[in-house]
Amino acid sequence: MCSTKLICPSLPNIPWQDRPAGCAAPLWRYQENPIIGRNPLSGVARIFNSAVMPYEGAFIGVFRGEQTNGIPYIYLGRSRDGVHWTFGREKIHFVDQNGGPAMPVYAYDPRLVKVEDAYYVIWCQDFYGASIGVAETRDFRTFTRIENPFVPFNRNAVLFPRKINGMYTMLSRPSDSGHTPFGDIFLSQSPDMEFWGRHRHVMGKSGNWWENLKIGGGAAPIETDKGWLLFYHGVTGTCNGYVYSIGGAILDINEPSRVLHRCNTFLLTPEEWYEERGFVPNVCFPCATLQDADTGRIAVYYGCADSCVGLAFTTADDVVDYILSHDETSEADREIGKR
Ligand code: BMA
Repeated sequence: MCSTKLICPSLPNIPWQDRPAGCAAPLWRYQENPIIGRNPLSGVARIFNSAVMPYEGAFIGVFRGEQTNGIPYIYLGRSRDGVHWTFGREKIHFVDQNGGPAMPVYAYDPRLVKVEDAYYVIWCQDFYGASIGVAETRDFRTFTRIENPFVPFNRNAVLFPRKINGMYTMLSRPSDSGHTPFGDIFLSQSPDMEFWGRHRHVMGKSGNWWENLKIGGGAAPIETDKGWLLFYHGVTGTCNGYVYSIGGAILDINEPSRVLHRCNTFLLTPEEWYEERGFVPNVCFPCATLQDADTGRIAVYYGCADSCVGLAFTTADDVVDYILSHDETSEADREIGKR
């Protein structure tokens, strides 16, 4: 057994349920899942693949809301307990750096990460094809878009919660514009959140069948004394379509394109009705975590079947111990990823 320290603030009000008796899995589901049901607000058919953060003693989040015309946008949500959410009726209105309107054509799979004093929303949008959108907010009233960080095609951008070696650091998954049948996680750095470079390969699909098609970043990496703990998604293809599971890896703290440990099994895979059945069946898609330094508790927010939001729990010790005891890295994982 290991004893892993989370390097993050205390969060005594983190949503939590103890591991059910007899459960040996590295992640266990909240018993009241899904936490957000269908038709959560007028004009929105489904909320899923969404990200949350602690804010002013409660919780705030950015939510992928699939409108009734099928087009996804991002909605702001607030919660006292991290479980029951209320949403703004209007989608988030983004402005450009001059304050003029700058709504994306569509916006999906948002992540929300605080670096120093600013909150960043990162999502997938149309920029002549699927690409990454970024906006900064300091008050959750004004959301100012920053120029698109990358050329198309790209998705699943996830920002690290602090600068590394003085640079903002982002994971992303270059791809194509469709239901991409390939994809590795890369890392890029920026001095200012606008100009990105020093691109490195982090990790690709593995020989393990649950993630043998493609992978993509999930929640913002969690800083621990063992390295950056990353929850990501791994995809396999079946005769009836893709299956998305949650995987786990630990990245080097100063050189995070090096994978130190990678779990050769999924941490959570579609099993419950709300994961197996929905708009797109068999999808568990992590986008955020909450964590508490004092107890090591971690709450994982994940999209279920492109239809609703689920919550699962683990502790730093449980999940790191599980990853270390199922550790399988390749040479491409371990190298710095610069060729
Ligand atoms: C991916 C993304 C996700 C979605 C998943 C399964 O390509 O578009 O938003 O959850 O497919 O449909």
